[in-house]
Amino acid sequence: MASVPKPHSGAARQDLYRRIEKHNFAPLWEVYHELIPDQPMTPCKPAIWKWADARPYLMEAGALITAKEALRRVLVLQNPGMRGEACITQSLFAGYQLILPGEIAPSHRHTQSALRFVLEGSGAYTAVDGERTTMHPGDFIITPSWTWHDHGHEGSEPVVWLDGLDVRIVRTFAAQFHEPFPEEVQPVSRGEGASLARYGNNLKPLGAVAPFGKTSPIFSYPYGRSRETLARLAKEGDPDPCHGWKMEFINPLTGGHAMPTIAAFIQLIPKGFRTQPYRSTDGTVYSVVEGSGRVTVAGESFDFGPRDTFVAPSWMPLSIEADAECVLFSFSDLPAQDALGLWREKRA
Ligand code: 1HN
Repeated sequence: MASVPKPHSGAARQDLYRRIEKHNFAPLWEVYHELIPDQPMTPCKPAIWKWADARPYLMEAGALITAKEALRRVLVLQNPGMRGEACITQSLFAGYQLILPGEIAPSHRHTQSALRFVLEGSGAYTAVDGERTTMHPGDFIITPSWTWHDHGHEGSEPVVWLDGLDVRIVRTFAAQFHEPFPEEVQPVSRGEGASLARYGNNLKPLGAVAPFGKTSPIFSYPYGRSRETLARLAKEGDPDPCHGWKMEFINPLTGGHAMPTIAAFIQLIPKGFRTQPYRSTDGTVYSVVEGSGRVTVAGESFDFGPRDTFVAPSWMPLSIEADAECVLFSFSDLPAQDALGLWREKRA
């Protein structure tokens, strides 16, 4: 008759594990709490990447390898808790991409979605499915999944932007595809600004079919418009205790997230304001656009200034203190979690 087993010696258990392993079995009970923790568990750490450290290394890389040879000349922002894994949060890639005057980063497409947030310099362009957009600091630019894209530079100063990609999300599903375009540069088929004119003025063409599927049909959100909105908002009412004035970049055809896997935000925190601690399950990458202050993530504090990047991993409380009026760009995997019914947040 079967009965409740008596606690057994470790040696007998180890012996069982050794034998079943040969048949591709393993005991769940040895890893249960690691698989199903009581609350979010991640090797990612809070961290900051100082622009003053990054810029000289980028310029050094610029002298050592061309954009063409590198395909993309990017310094990866490695989370110090996940070195070697090319990620800044558990799900997202971030890097600084440099393009020099006269260079071309050759055309290709992949199923990974990308965003660009311009940090320094003007005159470079990125082309998406036949349309170019000139990059200016503070512009938020999208490369939708499986669209041809190349970058070029006809200006006179180095241009650097922050890349954000859903590489690890796509890898989780083993749904990666990549294809080079047959030529270095794709042909231009629409004038600059065509997408913004069609979809970016609270109007849409009759019978409009989403040109990029689940991704916003606007692929460049110029900083001037975002900044003006924040300035105007800050004259009305009170800032949110956790966020200041925070806005999400949307897909104008749906009112939802601009990308299916990554959400992007721009926020203003007034001078002297200290945000209440806030946590959410979407580990979030912040790029400082204007101002300076201090961020505290899970008890660790970092001073920040323009073009610094910092990260708040999943579920770690974040609070920001603005010494001067601050504008912060940020992005996270919120839409992916939202689609799967996983996203949670908590205010202090
Ligand atoms: C990529 O294709 C680009 O197209 C940038 O500019 C960064 C990081 C990882 C994988 C692919 C680009 C990337 C990337």
